[in-house]
Amino acid sequence: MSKVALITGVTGQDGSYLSEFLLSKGYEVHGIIRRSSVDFRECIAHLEGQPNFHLHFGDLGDSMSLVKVVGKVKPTEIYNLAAQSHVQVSFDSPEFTADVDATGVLRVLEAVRACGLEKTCRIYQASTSELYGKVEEVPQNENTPFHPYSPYAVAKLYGFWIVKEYREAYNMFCCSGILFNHESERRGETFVTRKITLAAARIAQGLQDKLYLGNLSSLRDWGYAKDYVECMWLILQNDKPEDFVIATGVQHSVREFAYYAFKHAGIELKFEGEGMNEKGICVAGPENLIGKTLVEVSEDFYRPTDVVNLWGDPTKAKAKLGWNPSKTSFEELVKIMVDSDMAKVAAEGAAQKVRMNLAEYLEKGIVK
Ligand code: G4F
Repeated sequence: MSKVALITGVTGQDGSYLSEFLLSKGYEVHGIIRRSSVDFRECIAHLEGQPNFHLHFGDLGDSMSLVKVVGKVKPTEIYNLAAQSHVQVSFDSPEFTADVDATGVLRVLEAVRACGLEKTCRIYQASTSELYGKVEEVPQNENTPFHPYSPYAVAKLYGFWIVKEYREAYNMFCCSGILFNHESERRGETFVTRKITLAAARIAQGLQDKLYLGNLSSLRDWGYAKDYVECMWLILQNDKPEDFVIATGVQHSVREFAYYAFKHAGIELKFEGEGMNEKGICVAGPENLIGKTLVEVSEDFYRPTDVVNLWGDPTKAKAKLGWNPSKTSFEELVKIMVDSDMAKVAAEGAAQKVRMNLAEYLEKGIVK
């Protein structure tokens, strides 16, 4: 039987990598995108037009749209990756976050039942290490108690439990991947890693003066998103439906991420001071930056409650799925992201120079 995957959140970092991965495995891939007047398809632009890649309009907030797409596509696997995924944003938009990240999961499960596919369609739910929140154990594994610590995490906890409930109540093959932070050159620019790599590239190229961050001591287990999508797929190929922690098993602070990112961009930072007064000062690199404060802490990026000690234990995924959590090291991940942003910023800088030159020429009457 041919494999047909349906991906919600297909335009995001994970959705785009998963699409590439499944296409390479011979799947027919269908993605759900929201109607919008702005173009947000950058991550999948290179896939559009491929014969096995199809897009459908739909929304996790609109159950009828889900029933229609699921009924039309008749997927053998669904990957529910769509979400309001920014933890800080969930404090400003808690109701929207609950609708998409909690009730949205229920809508996907119900769409599968409404279309009579509960025996043939396997469902992957994008769950999160944020469930461990105010952590009760370090490192965290599948048996660690949950303690969600943001509106986002509370909504995701509902998603996790409703998937488990449908598995037990209706015998559906649905499971959650409890993914720890996973990053890449396609990561959204407001998540801390990408914010840092873009800023490091801009500062190194003279296009930005300073980077403002929140809690520098926060600890995360950061992996490469491209490696993690393989595990999503492996979870659905398992003999029985089970939940898995996906992590590298290695932990670093935001401060360390910033240190390595700037270093790779040719700037060595020394961190001095504490809490709100901590600063990252340039001690080696381009002459014009030496002695300058390039990183400062701002209250704006602190959260009402922050999760500060995430560290995953991927033992179960290694043993049962044969997944390799050490494919891309922390240093390699930082390098991939900085290299990509250095190139992006250089291209932006060159385009800006062309625009500025043109404006100057027009002003001087050299070009008419
Ligand atoms: O990069 P972050 O915004 O990611 P966060 O909150 O860990 O959430 C991400 O990973 C989760 C998996 O564990 C996903 F479920 C979730 O959808 C998302 O993808 O923040 C990481 C840490 C936090 O402790 C934050 O307080 O970095 C700290 N931080 C310090 N300065 C900052 C900043 N975070 C952001 N976004 N921006 C800052 O300036």
